[in-house]
Amino acid sequence: MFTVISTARVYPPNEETLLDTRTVPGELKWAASPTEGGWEEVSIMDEKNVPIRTYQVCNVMEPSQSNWLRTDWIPRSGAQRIYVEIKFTLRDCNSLPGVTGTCKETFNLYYYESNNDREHYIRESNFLKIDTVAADESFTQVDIGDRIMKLNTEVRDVKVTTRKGFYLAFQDVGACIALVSVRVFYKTCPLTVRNLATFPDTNTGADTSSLVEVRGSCVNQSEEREEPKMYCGADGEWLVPIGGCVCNLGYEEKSGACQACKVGFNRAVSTDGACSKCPPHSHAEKEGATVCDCSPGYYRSESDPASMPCTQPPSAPQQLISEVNETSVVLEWSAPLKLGGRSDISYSVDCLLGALKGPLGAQLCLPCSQDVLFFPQQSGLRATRVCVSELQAHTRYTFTILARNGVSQGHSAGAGQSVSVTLTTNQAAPSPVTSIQAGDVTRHGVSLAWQQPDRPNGVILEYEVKYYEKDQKESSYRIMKTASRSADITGLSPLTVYLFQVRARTAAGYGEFSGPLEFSTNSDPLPLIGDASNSTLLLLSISGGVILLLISTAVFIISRRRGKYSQAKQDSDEEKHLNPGVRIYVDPFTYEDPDQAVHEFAKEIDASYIHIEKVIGIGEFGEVCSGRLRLQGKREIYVAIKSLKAAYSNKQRQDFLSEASIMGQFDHPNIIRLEGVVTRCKPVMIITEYMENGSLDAFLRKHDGHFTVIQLVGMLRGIASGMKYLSDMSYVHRDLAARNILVNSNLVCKVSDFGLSRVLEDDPEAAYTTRIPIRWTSPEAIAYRKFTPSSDTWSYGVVMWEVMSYGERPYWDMSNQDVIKAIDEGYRLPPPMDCPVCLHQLMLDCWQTERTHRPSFTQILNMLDKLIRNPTTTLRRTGGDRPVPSLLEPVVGPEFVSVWSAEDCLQAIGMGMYRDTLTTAGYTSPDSLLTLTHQKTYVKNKYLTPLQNMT
Ligand code: ACK
Repeated sequence: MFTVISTARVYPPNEETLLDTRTVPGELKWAASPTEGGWEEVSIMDEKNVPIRTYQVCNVMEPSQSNWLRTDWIPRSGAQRIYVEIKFTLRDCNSLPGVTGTCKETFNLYYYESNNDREHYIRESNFLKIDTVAADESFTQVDIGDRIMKLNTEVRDVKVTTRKGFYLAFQDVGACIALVSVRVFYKTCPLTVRNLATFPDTNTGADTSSLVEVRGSCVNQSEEREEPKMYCGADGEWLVPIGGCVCNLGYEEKSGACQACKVGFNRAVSTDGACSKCPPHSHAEKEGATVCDCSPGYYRSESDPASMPCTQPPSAPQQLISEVNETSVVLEWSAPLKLGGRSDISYSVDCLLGALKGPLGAQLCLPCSQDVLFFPQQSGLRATRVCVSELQAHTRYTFTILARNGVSQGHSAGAGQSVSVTLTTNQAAPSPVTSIQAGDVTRHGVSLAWQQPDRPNGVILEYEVKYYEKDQKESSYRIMKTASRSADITGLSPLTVYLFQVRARTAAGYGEFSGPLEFSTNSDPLPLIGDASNSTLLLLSISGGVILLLISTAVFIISRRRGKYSQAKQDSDEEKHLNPGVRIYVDPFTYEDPDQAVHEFAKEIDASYIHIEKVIGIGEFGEVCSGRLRLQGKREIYVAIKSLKAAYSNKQRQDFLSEASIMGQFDHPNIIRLEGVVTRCKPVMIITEYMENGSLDAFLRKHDGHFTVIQLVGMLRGIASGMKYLSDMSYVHRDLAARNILVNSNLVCKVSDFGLSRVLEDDPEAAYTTRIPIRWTSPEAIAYRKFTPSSDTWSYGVVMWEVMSYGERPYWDMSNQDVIKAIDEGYRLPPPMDCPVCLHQLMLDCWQTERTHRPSFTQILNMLDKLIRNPTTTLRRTGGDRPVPSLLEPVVGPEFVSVWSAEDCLQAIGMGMYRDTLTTAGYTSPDSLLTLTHQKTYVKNKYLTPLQNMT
């Protein structure tokens, strides 16, 4: 009997055993051939005393042995290649005496594939040989009886793919062998998990080089990232893993499996990674959380990553301030105190008409009109500023600024995130009239119609139609006022191109003029010579010294007021249309807030649009500079810039800006035009049109004797026209003097300096202070501050004198007190050198002690127009010594009488009332009248003319 050492063995995991003789209980009872004398089954005990079956044969003494031993049928169980491990002992022939030639040391191994177990005996011819097996070098020593035997282990493999099972057979050819054990197995790649995919137990392929491709399946709580695959090699090893799986959200990989995240942790992204702790202000109360829920009062927006802390809506914006500018308002605020832990804050503006009433009062308000504009936008504002425009004038609005962030949606309590302001917009002038249409056009007229402005900003009181000949530009224009939205314009010249503009007026003042509408009147078959509606207008040019004589329609505004001077014949019927209503000047000091007045009448200009070039003088409040202004969308223009000195009191600022508030109300070619103001940054500035020739007094002194009388009268006419406009608006200038008249490059004179009126009113003692321009001021204004259009007329007379004397100082070197005294005694300034008598007469009329006897500016303007129309007769004779300038030629000479009767002259100069007295005294011709004035003037106090001698 054998005793086997170390036969106990553990199968490798990648081997599936089909047969192991050592584990078969009882006898094997394999088929043998021959059944006797060949292979014999022998039971022996292994080292653990467990009986095992062996087969032995030892016919070494007999030749030609062929002893077959066949196993039972072995189902292959899906194996494609089987391995046969044979443990055997083989006697060394040398150790056996007398066996030479017959003793063998090998045996043969066969197999036969079969679908079933039907073979009762061995059909040797069915078997295919696997190999001849010899004893190996490596062996284990086996103690058999008293001898040590060597235990060989040989493994052979063979492909078995054709039937369901197979038999193995051992052929002994004359050896002395003991088959200690036979184990048949096949190899598998054992179940494994790789990259979170499970790969099942897989039989290896049929060939030794074959690779079996296997698809893995994702482990629990995981999903495929890329199809998991591996190859099962022939030796039962897994090769080349491809793809794999990832744990589901809420799970993390641990030891090749997916484990749920612990409480307080989550895993929210499906990339690799472990569970992470819940971010601030969130929690996970169960295992396997994919997301941590926000704590009460905290939120997450849809786009917030789960790793981000939960956040809150912002608190209300702070410090909302509003700045109203007419019908616009600028709202500015500060960011909320609490941003809620986010940076995506934005603001929206709610606009309601009216005021909030109580905490829930918002419902009582109406939403604002769709026309209201928000710049840059109404909602989604990133900056803390918005400009709201196109509001209704003089209307109460409530603006609410709402702060929002990514978590405001649905969580915002509304009031908690908002701040409101209620304000009232200013009065604002109507928006421009846009749609003017011309109807019937005739030789002398046209009918116009237009629509109400888009934004009337109040009740429209009237419309003003301004029209002028295109060639003449705006230097002379006519105005017609009407309460309706149409006008029949008459008195136009035939075949002439006119421009028409319309503007509307409300209680807040005039809106802007519409763009000009241009068209031509029809032709006139017979131009009438000497037609009363035509007159001669001289356009003057200093540079060329050329007088352009143009026939044009008289374009001056004439009042229908009657008085001493109003008896002059009115020019035409057309005047009946003119000036039916008047705009009244508004004193800016009647405003509670002087800044409001400035912004009502003056446009705020962005300082960056102004380019200062040089200092041109010093004004009462600071420097005066010249420069350029380029407003958006407009061409660059030259401007004068008056600035307020750096250290100023509030009162000085108000006084300074009051000039702009006054100037801004005027729109006339002989009134200095205000471009705007700069009040929002320093220095505070007033921007006006630039007048190239500066102030009139200095200009005349510089060009002493250079102008024709008609040029000088042209200047005076301009000043009178501006003054008429001011008096029509009930504005009293109080400081009319040549120094306050500015002259542009076309010799157009414009009234400026609107700063004095207030100063005088404020100071009851001012009448006798040095600030009063005594020489230019009427006696009643000096005596008891009676400033009226008539006191301006007095000043105008002095300006006439200044002009005609080329900037001479009125009353020369006399003291103010002497001037007051002389005037009081009835003395007046004499005619300057070369001054036409009619002009001096007009001056004397302006200096009537009784103010109601002084001519109005309408009358003065009328007078000057007549003088200009008939210069050869009216302006020829002078009160001084110089001859009439030759440019007025052709001089009519003695024909004076034939064209200009003594009566006409008296009428023209407003002395018609003296006609009878003078005629009786023998003064029947203009020449004699001139003699009269000369004869009757004499000088008192060296210079002055006593006025009473004129009567
Ligand atoms: O006589 P001027 O050159 O004309 O000097 C004074 C100075 O500024 C102080 O008032 C001049 N000035 C004032 N306004 C204007 C203006 N709009 N255009 C040109 N010069 C001006 C004035």
